[in-house]
Amino acid sequence: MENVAAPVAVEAVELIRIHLPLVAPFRTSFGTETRRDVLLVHVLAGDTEGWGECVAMQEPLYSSEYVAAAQRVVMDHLLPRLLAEPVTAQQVARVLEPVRGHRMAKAALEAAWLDAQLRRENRSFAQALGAVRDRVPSGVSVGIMASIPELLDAVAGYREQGYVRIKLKIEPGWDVEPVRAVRERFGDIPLQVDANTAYTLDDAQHLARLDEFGLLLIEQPLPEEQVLAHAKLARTVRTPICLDESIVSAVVAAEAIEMQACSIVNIKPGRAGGYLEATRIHDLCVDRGVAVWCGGMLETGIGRAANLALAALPGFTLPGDTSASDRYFREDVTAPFVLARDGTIAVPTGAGIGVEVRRDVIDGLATSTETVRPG
Ligand code: NPG
Repeated sequence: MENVAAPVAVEAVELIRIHLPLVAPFRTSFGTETRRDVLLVHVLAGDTEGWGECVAMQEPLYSSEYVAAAQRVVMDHLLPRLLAEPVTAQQVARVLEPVRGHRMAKAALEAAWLDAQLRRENRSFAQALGAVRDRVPSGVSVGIMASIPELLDAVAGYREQGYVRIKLKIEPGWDVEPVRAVRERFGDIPLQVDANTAYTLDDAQHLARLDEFGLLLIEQPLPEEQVLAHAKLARTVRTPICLDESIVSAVVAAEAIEMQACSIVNIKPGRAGGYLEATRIHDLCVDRGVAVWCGGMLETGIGRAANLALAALPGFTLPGDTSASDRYFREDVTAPFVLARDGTIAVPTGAGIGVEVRRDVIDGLATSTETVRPG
């Protein structure tokens, strides 16, 4: 994205925490989510405004970041830097660089600045990021269930709705048998698994038992710091290894690819510090011939809208976790994203994130609001 924009002249930043119930509990190897506790960033800047969503969860179980800490670091360390003088969205990451880590918090701010800037320019996220499609095929992530029959029912429901690929969450004790059962029942559907770091390299032979099921990929089997161990694992299992938690930047992605730790990358803007770094990871992967897909973090419509734009870039050749809003929420904070019968979702075309933000719904769900002004 070229840096020709004028800085965003911010008058106020609202930090709004909302509680949004999930339609059903979502269980992974790191815990069970029953509702989202989301930090929304709302930038007010004269004739424009911008929205960003922080993907940090309520507890530090998926990543070390968590929502209350994200809010604190935004208040105490990020906003004071960002409001010192007007900056463009492209300058946000550089201004925040002295603060280490906290990528999800930084990503939410950059997204809000980018949304404000693009609304002002009447350009969409899709245009700005370089999207080449107006619809993206959608996959769905299926949590760990109490039993295999329950899992098969859930998968059948998603297949009926039209999801083009199924991802099963796995952990030790819930891997080979559920995958076998889904393969037996649904045949040759696009199927992949996600371990969220639940295994060790000692499990290599066990994970190789998944090879017989022709999975698209196995996602993040080992702890996030263990990139080299993934390279070793990739020499034992035939199923392609995809990294998620490990890929926190384009530099890490480049090293992981060079080490042959993964042949596929899940791109999550929040995990990588923002949509601009996410596009750099995309560009790098395209350059190295590595397929990418867009991950999800149970985003509300605000984050989901921007993810759909990202998922429309040319290198996103695998269906992502960009499911429809009703997969997670009965009522969303934006107009809902709907899955078409062909399993695709439309990429928003309006200015900025391109979807109507329902302030009345947000206010109804808000548990706290803080307003910060420059100076
Ligand atoms: O569709 O938004 C979605 C969820 C997809 O499984 C999904 N996300 O590990 O990728 C993941 C997982 C996740 C859920 C991560 C919650 C963090 C929190």
